[in-house]
Amino acid sequence: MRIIIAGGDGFCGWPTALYLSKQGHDVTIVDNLVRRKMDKELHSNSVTPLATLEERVAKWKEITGNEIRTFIGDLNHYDFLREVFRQTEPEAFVHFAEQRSAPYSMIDREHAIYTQSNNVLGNLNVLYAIKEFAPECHLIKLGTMGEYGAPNIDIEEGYIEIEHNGRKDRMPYPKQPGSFYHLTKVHDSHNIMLACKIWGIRATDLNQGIVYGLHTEETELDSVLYNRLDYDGVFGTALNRFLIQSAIGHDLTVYGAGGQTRAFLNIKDTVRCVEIAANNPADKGEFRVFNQFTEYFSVNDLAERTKRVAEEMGLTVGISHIENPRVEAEEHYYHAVNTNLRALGLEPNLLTDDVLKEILQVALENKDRVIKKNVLPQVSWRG
Ligand code: NAD
Ligand code: USQ
Repeated sequence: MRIIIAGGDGFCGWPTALYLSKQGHDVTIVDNLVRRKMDKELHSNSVTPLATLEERVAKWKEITGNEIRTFIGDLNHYDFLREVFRQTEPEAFVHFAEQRSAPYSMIDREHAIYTQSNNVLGNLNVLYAIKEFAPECHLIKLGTMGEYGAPNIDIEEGYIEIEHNGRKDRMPYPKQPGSFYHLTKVHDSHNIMLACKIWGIRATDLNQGIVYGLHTEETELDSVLYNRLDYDGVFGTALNRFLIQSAIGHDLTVYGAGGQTRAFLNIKDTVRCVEIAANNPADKGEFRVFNQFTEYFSVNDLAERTKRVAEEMGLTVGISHIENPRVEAEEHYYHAVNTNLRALGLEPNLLTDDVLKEILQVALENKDRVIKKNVLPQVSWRG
């Protein structure tokens, strides 16, 4: 299949590009490299050293003989996107290319505006490009479990049947996101739903939980292929952050009470879920939603598991409940359905102690790269 991976230089996109290339697909990466520029803006870095995208694809070709084409440019530049579609004639478009940090979107007005325009308008350009240049192309769009928030009822996969005043309908599940970033995913979902309805586009919205880990079989083949591993208070996410904090002897930063429960999955399952979606395309005009996660944990669960495993490896780890920089419920009900991907064959890589140890080992090997002043959160939701 001819597959475009937009955001293919990023944390989820790079391992996905390699995995799909290994499966024999004709893979093209589109990326404007803005995530690397954000590291400069934030004076931060990945725990693992990153080769350039050029070096990465050259190494992949050397090891496997497979070519991954690259287009460096912005989804918001429609002339560029048109040219990408003309040259690649994609059968699937995997869309990872968005600003994905909730704290980054909450820094100030400029960052909120950037996040919303980059994400919402970029996605709208992709919808127009599919309509105009590749109407059969399957859009596989990365959404987020955070679109739903933490309602006091079970979370369904995209839709819920509602009975009101004696009548029933299947409606989009109510959305209660908690940041201007998470809101972009809601806006994207609505735009995609309309495009499917009016133009007959086929789309799958993958409402992904928080991704942990960094390596897949492919990224491990050579250090030039290594994936990024974020730890700072802006781009680092819960479990990965805790593992890196334990590697450098920093207390684990539980925000507030720590009862916040979120859905998680291993990066190895991210790549597989995208493959499953690509191999089972949505019908023409169908807007399909999959909840892409394998387990859920509270922040406290993750901190305690990290502490136990790190101590087994001889480290000393403390847990601090610091003031929550976000506005969010710290104790709440959480139950979400995730049957669609399982039904199509996903076999989850669950969070075992060995998995935690593997990630911690990478963090330990690279711990001198961590810039300590970036570890504590500096962005407040309250402004
Ligand atoms: P990332 O920041 O590492 O990668 C995103 C990539 O997209 C970067 O390489 C960036 O340069 C590129 N990009 C951003 N805007 C672009 C634009 N306008 N044009 C071209 N390229 C652009 O993020 P990630 O962690 O790989 O996340 C990928 C996607 O998955 C995002 O949409 C994110 O919202 C979603 N997601 C991520 C997680 C997670 O835990 N990392 C969880 C759920 C959903
Ligand atoms: N948290 C802590 N301590 C930390 C970091 C986070 O307690 O050091 C808490 C946060 O307050 C929050 C939870 O952990 O309650 C998750 O925060 P996070 O930074 O790990 O994840 P989040 O901001 O939700 O965003 C990440 C990705 C985003 C993706 C989302 C999936 O950056 O791209 O959309 O996970 S989900 O959470 O399902 O919406």
